[in-house]
Amino acid sequence: MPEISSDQYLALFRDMWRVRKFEQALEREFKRGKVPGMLHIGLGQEATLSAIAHTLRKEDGIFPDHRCHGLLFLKGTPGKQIMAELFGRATGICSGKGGSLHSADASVNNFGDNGVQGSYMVTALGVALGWKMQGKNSLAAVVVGDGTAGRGEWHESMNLASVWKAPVLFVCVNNGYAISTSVGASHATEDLVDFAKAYKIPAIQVDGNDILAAYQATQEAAAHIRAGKGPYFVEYKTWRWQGMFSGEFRPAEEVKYFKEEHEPITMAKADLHKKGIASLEQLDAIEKEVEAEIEGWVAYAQESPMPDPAKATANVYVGWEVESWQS
Ligand SMILES: Cc1ncc(C[n+]2csc(CCOP(=O)(O)OP(=O)(O)O)c2C)c(N)n1
Ligand SMILES: [Mg+2]
Repeated sequence: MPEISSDQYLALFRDMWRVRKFEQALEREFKRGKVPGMLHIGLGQEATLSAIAHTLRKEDGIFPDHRCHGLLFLKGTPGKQIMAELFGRATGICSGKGGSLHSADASVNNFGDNGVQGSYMVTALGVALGWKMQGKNSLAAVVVGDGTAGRGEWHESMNLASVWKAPVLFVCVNNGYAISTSVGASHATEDLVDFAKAYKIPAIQVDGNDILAAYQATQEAAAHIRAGKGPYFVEYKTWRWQGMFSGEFRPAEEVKYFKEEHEPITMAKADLHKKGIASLEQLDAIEKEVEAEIEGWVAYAQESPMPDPAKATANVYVGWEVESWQS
């Protein structure tokens, strides 16, 4: 297992808090009507995003899914621009036109999500293959949920990634449910690593609520890919606090286990303290610092101007501005 320094462990911990506080602030503002459109919150999955972010390099690409807001800023886009994007403001990273599902940032190789589950797996494969053909040592990380395993693109992209030894890091956030359908009710296996193994892709399944396990598995996967050995699949077993929509049923014992007994930040905090890396007071101070940082982003977004309607079609289609479709 790769070694991890105390500083690195604390950085992983801080970034879990940054994801948590971002999502909580976002949910609060959504309920206040400040965040337009659809919103999928990833509370409870913070360790997975922190592990991915701390493994990727700037030159690596990300293909995030609908619960990856945290990954967008952990990849390097200023957080206030991500928050402003979600508020639909002109200062957002896509000038307020992308929102939650379509925030992309070419400067940090964030290729953005889209509304069609799994489709971006094929895009990630194409980008990864292109980089390989160009002799670059970058990898393309694509984040998918368990529900996406039912899509054709999942199987098509894994098959060809394996054949072409393309540098794709498949990261599956298996939170147990797609909308309200459990994994076992919709897939031939509850262990989605089985699918990757069928395509001869090395695959590892880890506890996605254990930040060290998640980080170390992701590191091993990236090392394999960077050594030119082809794709790798990491399955994080985790759980999202929210249902797909409010009022959704969740078994009480699951809620208790994942929110109280096996909650990623609480577990990391106890471990950091037990190992003598930081005192409980120091760890609590991190939470407060992060909270202030995120609330600063919220204030920035709230104070930012709305987009100019005259620019609605700018940067949407190449060479196809308002004038051309009116004529
Ligand atoms: C092709 C396609 N079918 C259906 C949807 C609607 N949809 C959005 S999220 C989702 C569930 C996805 O489940 P999962 O992949 O497990 O991710 P989770 O929401 O649990 O994070 C569905 C069915 C979609 N976006 N695209
Ligand atoms: Mg799911």
